[in-house]
Order: sequence, then structure tokens, then C-alpha cells
Amino acid sequence: MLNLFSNIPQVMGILNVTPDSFSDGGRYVHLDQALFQAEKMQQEGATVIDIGGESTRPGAEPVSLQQELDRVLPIIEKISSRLNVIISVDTSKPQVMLAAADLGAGLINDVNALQADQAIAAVIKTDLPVVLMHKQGSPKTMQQAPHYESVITEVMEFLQARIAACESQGLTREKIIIDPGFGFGKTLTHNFQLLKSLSLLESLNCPVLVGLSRKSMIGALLDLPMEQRMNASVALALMAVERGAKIVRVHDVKPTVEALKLWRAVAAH
Ligand code: 8Y7
Repeated sequence: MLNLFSNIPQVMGILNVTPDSFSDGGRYVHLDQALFQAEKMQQEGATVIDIGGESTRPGAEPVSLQQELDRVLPIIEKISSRLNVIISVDTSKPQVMLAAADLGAGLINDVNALQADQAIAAVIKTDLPVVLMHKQGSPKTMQQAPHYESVITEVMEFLQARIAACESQGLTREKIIIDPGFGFGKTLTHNFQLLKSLSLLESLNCPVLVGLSRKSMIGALLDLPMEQRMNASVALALMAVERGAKIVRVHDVKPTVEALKLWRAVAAH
């Protein structure tokens, strides 16, 4: 039985359906390719597949509601009818959340932490769990001049405030997963500070999800292009799990699952 809230670290595989998606170049825009890719990630050990129709990379332009619905709904419908995985819908739009839930999505991944009008109400209506992620600014401008006095403190205060906003409307903490939002309005230093102190997030009493896969912090430190960041991504995923992360969002499922199996074997002894 798939369980998002298991104490065993879970791997969320990224299926990107945006034509301008920065790392897969929109290769999986077609339905059959999307299903094939999702099935491969499931066989490799992913228990969650994250599907997003809106590129959230730095500098990206927002997409319209209709474009987003057209991109994600057919894929959600196809995968949910064929695979035994939890489908995560990466969206900030209440209408997409509701439609995706109707077609079988099992998790809402909102990089905007349900700050859109009616987003909390929509999640309550779906009865699904939700990821609340921290970011500073919007994708279009967030990397221009990120600034914090203390990045870990400010991320924690933001997430605490969003949890409180959810709870005040009736969305309970048991449904909430939190994410510090690596790369979203953070410099290289901020990202490393956050990862170093990640275990502090456990005090908010929600499972922690992290997305570090192929991110620019790897490129910047190691001077590697996108397609050569797999080894470093696995290393960062492992460091995050060591610091308490329960779900890792990754492009490369197989090596991540292998690393986490080793981590569990060591942890069990
Ligand atoms: C994250 C994410 C992206 C992340 C969560 C990328 C959609 C950029 N990153 N969602 N999405 N956490 N929850 O590099 O870190 O994959 S998109």
C-alpha cells in the first residue's frame, strides 16, 4: 500500500510536461511518452510522480489556466488509470487542483504554498495532502537579488505562517508536507545554509520534502551542465534524507532509490 506519510523516505519522480521545461526540453509532451516515462520511474522505485504544466524555473513566464489544464489533465487521467503510483499535481491554481483531484491525483504540490485566492478552500474540497513550499519572489524575478537575514529562520517562519493559515481555514496539519524550496529566490550560499540546517524543519511537525535534483547550486559549485548533474543530485538527496527529509523530488529515480536503500540498511543497524 502506497503511503506518503511513511517513515521510510519516498522518491518522487519528476515528469515534466512543459514544452519549455528546462531540463528535459519538453521531451515528454506526448501522452504515450509520458506514460512510458512514468512507468519506468515506478519500476525504478518511485512511489510518487510529480506532474506539472507550468514551468517554475527562474525567469519563466506564467502560463494560462487553459494551457495548464490542457497539458496536465490528459496525462493525469492516463497515468492514474494505468499505474499504481501517487500522482502529484504541481500547480498553484485552484481550478487545476480540483480538476486533477477528480481525475485521480493524490497529492497537490504548490510552490506558491496555497497563497492564491481560494487555493486553501480548493485543497480542502479535494481532501488531498498538500506540499507547501517556500519561495522568495516569483519565478520571473526571484533570482535577481535574493536577500535574508537568516535564511533558515525566515523559511521556517514563512512555513509556520502558511501552516497556520491552512489550519485557520480547516486544513489540518496531518495533510501538510513542507518544503524549503531550494533554488526559489536563494543564492548558492542560502541553498547550502538551508541544507546544512534542514533538520530544524522537523520542529514544525510536518514531513519534509526537498527538491535538489539537477539544480543550479550543483552547476555553480561543480561547473556542470544540466545533463551531468546526476551524481551530485544523488549525493544531495542522501544528505537531505540524513537530515530528516521524508520525500525527495528527483529526475533520476534509479540511482536515488539505490542510495536510499543503502541509507536505510545502515540506519537499521
Ligand atoms: C521544486 C518543485 C520545482 C521543489 C517542490 C526544478 C515544481 C524546478 N522545484 N516542487 N518544483 N520543491 N515541492 O528545478 O524544490 O525542478 S521546479
